Amino acid sequence: SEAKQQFSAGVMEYRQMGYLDLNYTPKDSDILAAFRVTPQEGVPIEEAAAAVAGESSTATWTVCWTDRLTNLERYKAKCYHIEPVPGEPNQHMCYIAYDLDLFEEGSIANMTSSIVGNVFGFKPLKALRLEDLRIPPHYLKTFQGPPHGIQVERDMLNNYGRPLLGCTVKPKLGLSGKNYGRVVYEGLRGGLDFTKDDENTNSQPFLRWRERYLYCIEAVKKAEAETGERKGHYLNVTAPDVEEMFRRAEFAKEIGMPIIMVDFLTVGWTAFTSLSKWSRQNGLLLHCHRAMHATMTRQKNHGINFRVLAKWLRMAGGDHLHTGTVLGKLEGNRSMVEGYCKILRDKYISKDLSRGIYFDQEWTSLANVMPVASGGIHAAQVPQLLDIFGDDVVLQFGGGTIGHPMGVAAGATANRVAVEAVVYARNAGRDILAEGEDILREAAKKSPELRAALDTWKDV
Ligand code: CAP
Ligand code: MG
Repeated sequence: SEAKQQFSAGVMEYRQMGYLDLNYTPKDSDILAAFRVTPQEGVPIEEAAAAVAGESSTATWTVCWTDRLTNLERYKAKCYHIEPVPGEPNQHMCYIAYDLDLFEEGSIANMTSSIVGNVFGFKPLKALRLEDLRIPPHYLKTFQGPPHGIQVERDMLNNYGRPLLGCTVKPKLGLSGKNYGRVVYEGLRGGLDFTKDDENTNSQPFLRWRERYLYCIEAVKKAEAETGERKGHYLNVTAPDVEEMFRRAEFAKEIGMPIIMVDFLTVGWTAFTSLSKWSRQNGLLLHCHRAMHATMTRQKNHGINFRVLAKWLRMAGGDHLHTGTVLGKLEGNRSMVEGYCKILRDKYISKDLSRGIYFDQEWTSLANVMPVASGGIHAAQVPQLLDIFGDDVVLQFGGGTIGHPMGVAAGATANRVAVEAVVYARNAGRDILAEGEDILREAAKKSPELRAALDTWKDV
């Protein structure tokens, strides 16, 4: 057909130009990518794979005279391995190696413009998905990574041996400053470590940012004084322009908030990386909300797997990153979420296809990132949540605190009692999955708040 000819004519050149080299052995310093490629009908996979390598590195659709004026052999990305995907007749995994000098040091913006730049709109491909990347130590050493990391965060909060507890203020939009501050105070005095702004809480007409910040810090200080614990509220500094974003961050520092938050995908890599450097220099923790990620991550055959976004986030530098909950209201599967947690927390990661990890990865000296489980979770799920995430996680209960029948502080207490009871039982050697319900019911005998939470959400 005409379409077939058009696609094949377009891609033929890339293979001929040498972007497929199945004999190539990647260098230690190469950046490696695992792409899931679905070619258009009639386009051979070798052609499609070469096209992906070509378009994401040095090539355009035809040979150019100027190709001879550089060491193109070295700069060409090379597809070095192709493998059919079992059970998916139209899909292949194509592995591509990129020479390090194709990328600017310390720039996720540059890396994304290359590896996921033009190529996703390419006509010969029906769909394309970037499943994983191997980032070599040579390149990682040009990034600053997380401003603080898990150990420093725990030291700042003086909080060890259990998951941290958070809560997003709800309703997401519409509260006055005074009532917003009330939710923060009630949540924190009830037993949470953190409360937080929502992703779309920026500076709306009904509540401008400065007023929100002032009510929040007042609530944090009051709760700290009453409980003797270190607390925080993530102040969202996401703003219309970079100057305004930094004005907000500076004010958060001035009033003494220990943590800020940003929607790292919607502000963009360059703005985010600057904010990360600022957080490191100024000693404020940096919470990263992944709003917009599902536009890239959700389709199984197209887009970017979240594990790649998690790697970029660890390189550019966030202290917290949402990973999904497995159990809550938003999509997420256990082995995949476990894979994201490994990417964020571990120093050495081994290839593990059952968790979607296509490459060994060593993080050199970059600090680690605290995963955040948020979205539709509640106290009755604490045994499973602890089993999935372990201690180094922030469990965030928004509706699961503010929706509690006895009020916000009671909702917070229910979550804190549940977490402490399950951690205690685990440390005493009990099987928290098999005995989870009993452990919570026992704890609820002394906690009317937990009992009400269990009764309210037992079937959710
Ligand atoms: C959760 C939340 C978070 C999502 C983000 C919300 O509220 O505030 O933004 O959890 O999802 O707006 O839905 P609830 P993810 O606790 O009341 O559900 O962490 O998967 O990026
Ligand atoms: Mg939210």
